[in-house]
Amino acid sequence: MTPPTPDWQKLRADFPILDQQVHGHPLVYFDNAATSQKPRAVIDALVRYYERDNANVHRGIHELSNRATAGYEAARVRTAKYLNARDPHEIVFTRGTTEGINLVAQAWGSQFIKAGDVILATEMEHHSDIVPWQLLAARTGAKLRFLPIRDDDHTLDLARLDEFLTRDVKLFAMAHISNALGVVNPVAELCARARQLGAVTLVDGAQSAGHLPVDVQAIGCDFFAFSGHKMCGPTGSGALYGRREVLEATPPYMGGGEMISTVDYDHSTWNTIPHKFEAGTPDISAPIGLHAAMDYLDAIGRENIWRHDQELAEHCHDRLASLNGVRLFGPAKGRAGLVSFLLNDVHAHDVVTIADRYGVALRGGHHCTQPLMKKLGVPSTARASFYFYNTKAEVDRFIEVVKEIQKFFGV
Ligand code: C6P
Repeated sequence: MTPPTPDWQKLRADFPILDQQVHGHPLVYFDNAATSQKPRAVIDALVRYYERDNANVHRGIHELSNRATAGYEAARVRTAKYLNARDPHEIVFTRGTTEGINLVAQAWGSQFIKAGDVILATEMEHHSDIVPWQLLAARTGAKLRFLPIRDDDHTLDLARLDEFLTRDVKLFAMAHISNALGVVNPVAELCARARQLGAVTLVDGAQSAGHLPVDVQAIGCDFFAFSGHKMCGPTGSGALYGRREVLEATPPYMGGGEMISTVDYDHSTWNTIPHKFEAGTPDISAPIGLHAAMDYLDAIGRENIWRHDQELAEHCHDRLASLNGVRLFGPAKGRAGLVSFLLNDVHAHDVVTIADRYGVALRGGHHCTQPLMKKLGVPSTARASFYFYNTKAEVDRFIEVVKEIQKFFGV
C-alpha cells in the first residue's frame, strides 16, 4: 500500500547537508542524477555499523563477525524485496551500476557471446552501458548495434524495433531512464520482445531504482543494475540483480577469497550464487547503508516519489519552455525528474558556473553520453535533476537564476 503523500518540505530536515548557504545563497541541489544526498537515517546506520559491529563477513566465528555478516546478508534480503526478486541469491552486491554492467559483459559475455552475435543497446545509453559492450565485441568478434531515438521527442524509435531486434541479437541492454534526456523507456515491453527471440536482457536502472517502484519480475529482465548512491545510499553501494538460471550459468567475474568452494594449486571450484561473484572483502558498510536507504525510501513511498519527480520536471520544463532562446531535450510530457537544456549558444559549463554563484547546483557536460550528444548535434547540455526533497519553490528560484544568466550573456 502506498503511504500517504508526505510533507516534502518537512522531509528536508532529514538531510543535514541541505541546510546551508552556497556563495551566500540557500543551496538548491539539482544534481541528483549524479548523486543524491543522504538522510540522517543512512548516516546513522553507517556510524552504528562502524561504532558497534565492524568485522569481516562470512569468515569469523566471533560475535562481531556474526553481526557484520547478519547485517550484510539482511541487506541482500532487503534488496531482493525492494526489486521484487524471487530470491535473495539473485542479488550480487557491486559498487554500482558500472560494476554491475561490467560484471555481465566480462563474465556472462565471455561465456555466451560469440563472433557474429549482435549486442543491441540504444542510442541514449550512458558510457557504462556502451563501453563494456564495445570491449566485449572487440574480444569476441560480436557486433554492437544501437536502436535509434526519434528526432522529435528523443524517445526510442519503436517503429524500428523489428529492424534492430533480430534473431542474431543475443543481448539487449537498455536504460530504464535516460540520464541525459529524462526519457522513460518501456522496459517491460522491450524485454518481452527480446525474450520471444531468446535474447538475454539487461536494464540499466541507475536513474530509476531510487525514483519509481521497480519490479524485476514484472519487467521480465535477466539483469538489472543500479547504484545505491543515487538513491540516498552510500557511495560504493549498489547491486546487480540476475535471474537465478542466468546467474548460475555465468562463470565467476573476479577470483579471490570467498568466491570459491575449494582451491587446489592446479584448479578451483566455485561457491554458489551470489557469493561466486563477490571475491574478496566486500564494502560491508555500503549494503548496510543501502538497507537503511531502501527503508527510508519505502517509508515515503516510491509511487509518491515518482509523482513528485514528474510534477517538478513538468513544472521546470514548462517554465523553461516559456522563456526565449531555450532549447529543451527529451519529451514535454511523461518525463522523469530531470530536464536537459541549452540557452542559445551559451556553453553549458558557463550556465552551470554562473548558476553555482547563485547557490544552484546543476550539471553541465556530455553526461557520459558522448554518442548521444553527437546524435543531438550538441557538445553538451546543462541539466537540472530532482529528488523528493526538492520543491516547486526551488524550481522557481532556478528559473529566476536562468533569467539572470540570459541577461548576463545577452541571450
Ligand atoms: N550517471 C550522471 O550524472 P555509476 O557511476 O556506476 O554509479 O552509474 C553509472 C551510470 C549508468 N547509467 C546511467 C543511466 C547513469 O545515469 C549513470 C550515472 C551520472 O548522469 C554520472 S555520469
